[in-house]
Amino acid sequence: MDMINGIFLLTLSACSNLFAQIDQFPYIENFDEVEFYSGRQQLPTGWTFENENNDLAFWEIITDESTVEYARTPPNAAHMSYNPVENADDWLFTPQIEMIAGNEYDLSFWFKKVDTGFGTSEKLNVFAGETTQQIKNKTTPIFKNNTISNEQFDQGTASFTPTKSGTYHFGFHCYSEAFQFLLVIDDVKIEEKIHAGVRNIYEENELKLFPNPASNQVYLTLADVESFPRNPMLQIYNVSGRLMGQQQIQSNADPIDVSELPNGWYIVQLIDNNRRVGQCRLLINR
Ligand SMILES: [Ca+2]
Ligand SMILES: [Ca+2]
Repeated sequence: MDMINGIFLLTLSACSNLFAQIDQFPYIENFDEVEFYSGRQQLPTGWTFENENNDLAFWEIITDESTVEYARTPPNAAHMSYNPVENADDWLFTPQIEMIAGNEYDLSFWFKKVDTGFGTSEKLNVFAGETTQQIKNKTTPIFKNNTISNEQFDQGTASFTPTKSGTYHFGFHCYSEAFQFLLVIDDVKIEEKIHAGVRNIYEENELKLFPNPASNQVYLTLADVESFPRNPMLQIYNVSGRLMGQQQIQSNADPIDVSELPNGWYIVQLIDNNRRVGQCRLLINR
């Protein structure tokens, strides 16, 4: 087992979290842990906005005041402010979401308007796509409400099933008319429903290693590791439960180096997207 490789992979994985790619589900963003800068609150890491009409109203964070509760979960929510003379054309994008072809990704969020007493109404569409530019060119929303007049939070839901694996965003498009007031959203949640076909890969394959007993190298004999949506991680534990090494597996032909493991029994697990998808015992005997 290449321990150096294992540590390197762990480091890479920790770094990717800094860019806030969403690959754990359910994902929840309540906007409550964002930081102030220049008197305005920054969006959570990985979230972006585009002020398409380049005016003074755009998606940003709003905080409860002593007299007004904007948020569903205090103290913050995301919101669109208003322009008295120009219609909104403004996007709020989630961080990149790692999606697997055929799985269903369910988006839910809570939305309301804040009124000035003049009976305002807001317009919101939600789209899904691989890039923010691609989303902006889409014409078929997965959520559409052009008469948002509720002053208490309602839940909006949408679902998206990609036909190819990759990274995607959800994009919230506010296109309210001029001289409305505030559109607020809070508690965005993304859930992943595993497609039955993907689950079958896990159930139909049994993890086996050969040779077993082994001395220096072993190979995986899982029937079809290339069909796994993500490159699974093979982890080797000693009988005390200590992780002795790990390696990402891209192919059955990848040799797994066990030359540094002392003689004895080990538990080998195959992990894919935090799910254990196979387990077997390995005997090192030289
Ligand atoms: Ca704007
Ligand atoms: Ca909140």
